Amino acid sequence: MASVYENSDFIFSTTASGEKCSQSKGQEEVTSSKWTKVFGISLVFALGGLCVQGIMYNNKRSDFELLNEQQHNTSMQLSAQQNYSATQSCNLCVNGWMVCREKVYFFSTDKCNWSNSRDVCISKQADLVTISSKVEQDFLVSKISETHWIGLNDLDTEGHWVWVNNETLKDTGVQFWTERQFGKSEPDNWRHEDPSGENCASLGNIDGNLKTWFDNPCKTKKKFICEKKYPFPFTDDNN
Ligand SMILES: [Ca+2]
Ligand SMILES: [Ca+2]
Repeated sequence: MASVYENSDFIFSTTASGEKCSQSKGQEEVTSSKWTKVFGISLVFALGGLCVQGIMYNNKRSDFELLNEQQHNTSMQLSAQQNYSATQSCNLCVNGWMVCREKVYFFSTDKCNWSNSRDVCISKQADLVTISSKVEQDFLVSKISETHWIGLNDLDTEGHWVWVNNETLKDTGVQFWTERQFGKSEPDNWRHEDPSGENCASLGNIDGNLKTWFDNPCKTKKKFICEKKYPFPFTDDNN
């Protein structure tokens, strides 16, 4: 009998041990399932977050591209308006004066020597024109059909050219003297017409080349260009 109880204890013991193993395995499965759910929920949230960020990025990018396009269009419109204004202002004439950018110009119909030309300009509260850029040079050339005096001379020192406003060619940074491939380029201080040489500059010469500067005898009578700064009051005194 003792042997039977002993076997019986062994059986009960074995059964109890098996239940314990069974319970432990069940707890592991429950724990594993719980972590799987947590991981799944986290993944859903993470994907959701990524989607939201993606949508926000696309929206921001669209806004940026729209702003870029608007800025480009505004710049184009501004540039077109500036060009239009510049063109218009250069064709505006008031009392014989032509307005262009920050200056107004007077193109004479009479011909005078260089000194008398300057006197006429000064009597109009102006002076002979000073050319300080290629844009200004091109504009003036486009408005004349024969040679005109400009406000440049080397009367005080031969070869040292000075504008009537006391600026030198170095100051303005531009000069448009005629250059010759053969022979002397301008200014050549030619003494054939006047033994004292050529000490006053004109825009264009009598041969019809109007695009460049030439030095000529100051006593020669030519048309001339006056200039004054804009704005100024347009009155009868300006004529
Ligand atoms: Ca000279
Ligand atoms: Ca000359």
